[in-house]
Amino acid sequence: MSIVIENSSTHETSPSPASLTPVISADVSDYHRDGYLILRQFFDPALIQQISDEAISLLIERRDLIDTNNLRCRFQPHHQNGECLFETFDPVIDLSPACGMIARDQRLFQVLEMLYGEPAALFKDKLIFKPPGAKGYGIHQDYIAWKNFPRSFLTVLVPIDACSPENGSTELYAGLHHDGPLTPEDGAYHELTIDQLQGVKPLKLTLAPGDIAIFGGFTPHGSAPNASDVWRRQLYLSYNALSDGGDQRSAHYATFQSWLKERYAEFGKTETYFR
Ligand SMILES: O=C(O)CCC(=O)C(=O)O
Repeated sequence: MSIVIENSSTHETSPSPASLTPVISADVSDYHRDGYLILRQFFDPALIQQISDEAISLLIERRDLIDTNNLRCRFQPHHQNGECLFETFDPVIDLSPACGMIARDQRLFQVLEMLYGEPAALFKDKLIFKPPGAKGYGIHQDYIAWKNFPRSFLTVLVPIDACSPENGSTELYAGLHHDGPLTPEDGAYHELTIDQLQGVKPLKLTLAPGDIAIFGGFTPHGSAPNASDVWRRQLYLSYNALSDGGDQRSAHYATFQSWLKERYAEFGKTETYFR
């Protein structure tokens, strides 16, 4: 089934400029078959520039938040020298109004409603900076078997900088989502083995600011280190189908932060807090 979204339809963030693709066709059956969908020129690059500006301001003006004990922040080692690099704010929409506008964009919600066959609810929002040198992610599925974690979880990846394999873009493994979780449903985070990828080759995303990629919670993905000298900043906005738990963003963050606190404590890190 093909869907067509008129750019002139309701758009809470900013009017769609004439320069954007006038009609966006998204093939819902392809999304369900492959476990991902790419929409080119979905957002106005001027809006993405606003996010870029806010992301820079956050790094300069909110140094107070960037702390290894702050559960909002994630760090990654430099892939060569091990230096600890700040990598992510999770959540981010309470810090950045522009990120919040994108997360609640009405055209985006229309696409999600077509994919789900029902309205979507925002579940999670993070801004991954992935500075030069930052190590990537092992291959995993985002679904984690916590009580009430929605099986309808999906993520909208919004690049702020152009991304490609050179700066460690996200790599998706198509068609492996049909069997649900590929690792034990024990509430722990698991990475996938080569065998579990069944010979599927990764699609290494190449996206420009304004493009988006949408992938499901069972779609295996990961990323290589950022071996370039440029940032790879991306928003990861995650949603659930409304009938699959309703609006549970606050409940998710409460669960996520107490889970993180326990994991850190296991490594002797007991001074953690959220701010
Ligand atoms: O940064 C990436 O490309 C992947 C991030 C990711 O998989 C995650 O945050 O779960």
